[in-house]
Amino acid sequence: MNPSIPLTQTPAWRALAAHREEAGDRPMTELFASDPARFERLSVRGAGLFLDYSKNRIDDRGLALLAELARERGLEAARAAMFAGQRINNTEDRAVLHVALRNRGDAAVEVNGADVMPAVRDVLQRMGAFAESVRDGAWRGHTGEAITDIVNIGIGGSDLGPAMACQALAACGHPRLTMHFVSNIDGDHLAGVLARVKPATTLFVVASKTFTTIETMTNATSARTWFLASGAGEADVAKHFVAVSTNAERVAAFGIDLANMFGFWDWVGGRYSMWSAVGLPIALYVGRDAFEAMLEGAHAMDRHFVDAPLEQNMPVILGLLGVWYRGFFGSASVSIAPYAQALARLPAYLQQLEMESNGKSVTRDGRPVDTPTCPVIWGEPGTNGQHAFFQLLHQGTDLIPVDFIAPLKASHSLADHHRLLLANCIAQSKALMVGKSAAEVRAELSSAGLAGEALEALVPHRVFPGNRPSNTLLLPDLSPCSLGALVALYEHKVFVQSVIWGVNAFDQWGVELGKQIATRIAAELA
Ligand code: G6Q
Repeated sequence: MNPSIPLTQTPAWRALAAHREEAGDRPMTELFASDPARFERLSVRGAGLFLDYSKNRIDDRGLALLAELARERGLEAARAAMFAGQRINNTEDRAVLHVALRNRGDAAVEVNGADVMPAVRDVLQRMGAFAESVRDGAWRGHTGEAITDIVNIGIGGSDLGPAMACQALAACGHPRLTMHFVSNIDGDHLAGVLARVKPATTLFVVASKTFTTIETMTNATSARTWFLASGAGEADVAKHFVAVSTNAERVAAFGIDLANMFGFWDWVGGRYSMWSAVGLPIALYVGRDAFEAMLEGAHAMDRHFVDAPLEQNMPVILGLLGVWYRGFFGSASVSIAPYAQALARLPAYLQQLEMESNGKSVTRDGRPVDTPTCPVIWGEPGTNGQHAFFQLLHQGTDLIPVDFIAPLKASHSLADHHRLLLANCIAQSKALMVGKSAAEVRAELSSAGLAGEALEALVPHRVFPGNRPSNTLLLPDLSPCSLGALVALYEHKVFVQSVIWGVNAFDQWGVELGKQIATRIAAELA
């Protein structure tokens, strides 16, 4: 998988650079005017999702060159290597197989010649059975009461996925259960949650792949102390604390019964782990069947990613367009705009997924990259963002591509809200593209009664340059299945970009240094 020549020296990259010079500034409105079928041709369906990528500064030749770039960089072979369980995380010498966690068929998935699927199915079965027992009230706390509150203690990859998904799927969450997520070592986070829950009816899920992470271990120890201080005994801990980890030894040393541990494996990266036992809070909240529906949705996207030709492949298209703007337009950030309040945590989730994966400046074989890599990922739900930072998207000095994401069907029954929400979503992508010319501004101002110098002084402020790109991603609804497909789409987009840039998307050495220094300083402060 190591790229043999630097990215900028590949024939496709050179051709793309020339193409950018020739055609990159052509207005999108002109591309639409010259091709009435542009919307139909530049949209694609996969795993129940619909992607409209027609509002991008790209023409057919540009798209063909991007697909050529993917081929030159060996995307198809790299994809096959990941799905075959090869150790593509080369700096940690690990396979990368989050796709096995949602492999719904009978097919074996092998790591080092051993099929991992029996163990995957076994943990999934145990998670499902446990989740159902908590949900139906069979699992009781130490005083005999049913569980009402679930507190997930984890951070980063052991927090963001379940936190994002539980919020996204709240419409189908169990009515008796309230979900809480504690991640920060700042005691205000845990203290705030503990003030709202009762020891007798709370279940703590301690989620840590390594079971050594300082934030999680500190929060879990404090939660245990709080629980015991309520009058519960050591033997009661088993009814209120379960663990999600790859490290049984540490879990046992912490005092959690191994019967209450849900395992996963070193080939599941933290930020790719919501499909594993790390997703236990999701299964607890929405139930076994809905959790499996989420896996189904992700699996459908996996099949699309493997089977669809590169030119009609949703993660490939999203990934390549990102490379185009980052490499040839200087776009240093991408905004994620979910038009769904329930997806409020999606931008934060994607921030980790993309920036921790591709925020790298050396290639897989340790040479400096020769192009910029991952942009900054940021965003907020629409329509809130429109009343805050959209000013900069429309009239700021940077070109910031936007991903608009919207479910077609609402999860609520309030009249008219959803129509207005969708209208705003569509309006924003159109406004970014068409902009507003000086002539249009003049006409508007003069019909409002302005004239002469007063009118002219306002014109530059009210012009929108337009030609600002966006993708629009439509989900049929915000169901577990659609959410699974959406998250898997972005996972594969990140993979595609890592292959083009030649970086390893699956390590995260950049988070180590600060941790080491903090450990030294903590000792000094003590
Ligand atoms: C994710 C990262 C990181 C990790 C956390 C928590 O890919 O590796 O966010 O998930 O540092 O680690 P533990 O699960 O080991 O506590």
